[in-house]
Amino acid sequence: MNVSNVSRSLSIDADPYPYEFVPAQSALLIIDMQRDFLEPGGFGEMLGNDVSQLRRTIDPNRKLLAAWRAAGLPVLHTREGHRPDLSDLPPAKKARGRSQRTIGDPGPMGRILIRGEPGHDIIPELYPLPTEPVIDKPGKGAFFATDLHAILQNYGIRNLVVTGVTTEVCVNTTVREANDRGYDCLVPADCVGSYFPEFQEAGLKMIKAQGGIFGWVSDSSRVIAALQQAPLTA
Ligand code: TIU
Repeated sequence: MNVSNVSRSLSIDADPYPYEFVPAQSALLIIDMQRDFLEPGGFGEMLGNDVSQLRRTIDPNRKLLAAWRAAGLPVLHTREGHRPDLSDLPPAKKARGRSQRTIGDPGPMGRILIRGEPGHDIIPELYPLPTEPVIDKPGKGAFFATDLHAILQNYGIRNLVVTGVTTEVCVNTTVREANDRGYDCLVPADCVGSYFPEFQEAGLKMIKAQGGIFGWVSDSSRVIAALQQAPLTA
């Protein structure tokens, strides 16, 4: 995409009203599309969750990621997890849920939510390119205890398209954190997933309520169509 195209404002049909963004100031932020949350036999399924509710987001994310990369715009990925020595794991987070196996324990794909373990890594369908920053985050929000804000500032980013899992937990927390830091966030509904259909619906409603209190909701086909409004000349 040449400079004149990336620096003009584009519009995406969205709720509660059209989302305006300048491509040169926009990044795709993909939250926690990790094997332990999405793959059959992973930690999420071990806890009794229906991973198909999350897996339906893979194909829309794959297409959006391809379009974003084709437009030459920045992509960032996050992973929720902790150091192998658990020094960044709050005892309250370890204890929460009272399940038999928790963060740091042996799980079906290595130690649960520990950096470097197979289950902690991103699913192959959406695997980051070496040029795409991966933010390892210890919390639900991607801004807490990470260098995400610094990287986005250095890139000159003002607009974020936020996708990933889960809608009501890490996506919602991150959108709220981003909103408080001055970013305009758009969430494509087909690219975010929850294990619970009612939380999927409520999580999206909360973002766009009250005139877009935290951001905008749309879908991936509209984002891709908007990216294609700016013809590639390179
Ligand atoms: N990434 C993310 O959302 N982490 C979670 O723990 N989500 C749940 O829904 N449990």
